[in-house]
Amino acid sequence: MTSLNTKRIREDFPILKIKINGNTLVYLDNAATSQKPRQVIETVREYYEQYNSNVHRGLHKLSERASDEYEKAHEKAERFVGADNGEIVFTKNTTESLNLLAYSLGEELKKGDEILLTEAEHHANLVPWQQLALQKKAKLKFAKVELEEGKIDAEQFDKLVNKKTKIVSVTAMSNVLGNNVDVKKIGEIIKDNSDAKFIVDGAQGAAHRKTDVKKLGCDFMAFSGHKMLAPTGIGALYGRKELLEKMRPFMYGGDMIKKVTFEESTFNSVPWKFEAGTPNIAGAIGFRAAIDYLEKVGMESIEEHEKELTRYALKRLNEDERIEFIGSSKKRAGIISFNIKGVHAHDVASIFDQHGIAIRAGHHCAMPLMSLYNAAGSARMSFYLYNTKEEVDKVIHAIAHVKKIFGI
Ligand code: C6P
Repeated sequence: MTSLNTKRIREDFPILKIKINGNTLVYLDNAATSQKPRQVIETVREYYEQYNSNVHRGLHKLSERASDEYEKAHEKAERFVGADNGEIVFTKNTTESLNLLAYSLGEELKKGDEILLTEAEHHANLVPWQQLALQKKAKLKFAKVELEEGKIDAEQFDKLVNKKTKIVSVTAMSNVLGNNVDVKKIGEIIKDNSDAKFIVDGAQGAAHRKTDVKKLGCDFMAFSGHKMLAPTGIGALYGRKELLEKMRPFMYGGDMIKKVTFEESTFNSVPWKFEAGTPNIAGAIGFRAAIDYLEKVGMESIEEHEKELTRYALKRLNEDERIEFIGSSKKRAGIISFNIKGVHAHDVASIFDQHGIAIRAGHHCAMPLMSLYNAAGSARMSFYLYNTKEEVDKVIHAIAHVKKIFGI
C-alpha cells in the first residue's frame, strides 16, 4: 500500500468508529463532504469555549484573539493554494464563491459576449452562468466531454475561445468522472486567444491534490472547506488581487466598509471588501486546523493514496460484468461513478447502507452531464486519506449482496 499510515490517520477521525446497522462505518461519500479529525473538532471547540467573540470589532481580549486567529486562517488558506496576501476571500462554500463571481464579473458583460464552460460542470458552476447569460443576452458555450474515458481535452479550447469570450469557468475535477482536468493548459490557451477571466472550480481538485493558483495561471479559484476536513459553512475564493480590487462587492454591510456617510460609502481593502457581516469565524479557524492536518500528512501522499485505492477498486469492479462505469478512465483520482446493470442506483445505496457503507446515489448535481450518458443517476464512491483497501473489499462484498437480492 502507500506511504500513508491509514491506521494512525483513522484514529484521528472519531466518526470512523461508529456503527451503522451493526457494521463499522465505511465512509465513501467524500466528494459530497469529508469527515473531520479531532484536531479540527477540538480547535472549533476551543474557539467557542475560550475566545468566542466577533472579529475586527471589539477592543477586548477575546475579540483580539478571535481576530488574530481568523486572520491566521486567511494566511493559511493563501499559502495552501500559493496565493498572495489578501487574495483569499472567505465565503460559505464553492457555490457562494462562484455566485459572487457571476454577480460581480457579470456586471461588465454585454449582449453577444460569450461564457465558456464544460459539459462536466456541477450545477454550481453552470446555473449562475446560465442565469447571467439570460440576463445579459450572452452566449453560453460548452467544451465537450469525451464520454468513453470521461475526459476533457484541453486542445478543443483553441477552437472555442475568441475575442468575444469574457468568462471561462472550468472544473479542475468533475465530481462524477473524477478525472484531473488539465486546467493549466486550458488557461494558457485562453490567455493566448482572449482577455477572458479564467475561473477554476476547485471544489474537488483543491481538496485532493496540491494546487498552486499561480502555476495554474487562473484568475480565480473557488473551493470548499468542508470537502477538505474543515467544518461546513466555510469556503474560499482565490482571486488575483488587482482583479478583486477592481470588482464591485457582492454584499454590503458591516466590516466591508471603510467610511460611511448618509450619502455614500467607501469600501474596505480586499479580502474584507467581500466579507460583509459577521463571518463564519469558527469555520475559518477550523479550516486552518484542517489545512494544518492535510499539510502534515502531505497532499502528494494523499493524492497517491487515493489513486492507488482507485486502481485497486477499478480492478475489483472490472471483474464484474454487471458493473457499468460513468467514464472509464483508469487514471482518475478517487471518484468512481458506476451502476449495477438492472439495479437502480438508489437501491444500491440503500443496500450498501445496510452494510454500513455510505456512498452517494443520484445525479450528483450534474444533470446535464448525466444526460449525456443517458443515465438518470449512478452510485458513486469517493475516497479520502482515511480510506483503505479493506473498505473497497467491503464494497465488493456488498455488491454481491445487491446481486443476490435482485437475483442477478
Ligand atoms: N459537490 C457532491 O456530492 P459546495 O456544495 O458549494 O461546497 O460545492 C459545490 C460543488 C461545486 N463543484 C463541484 C465540482 C462539486 O463537486 C461541488 C459539490 C458535492 O458531488 C455536493 S453536490
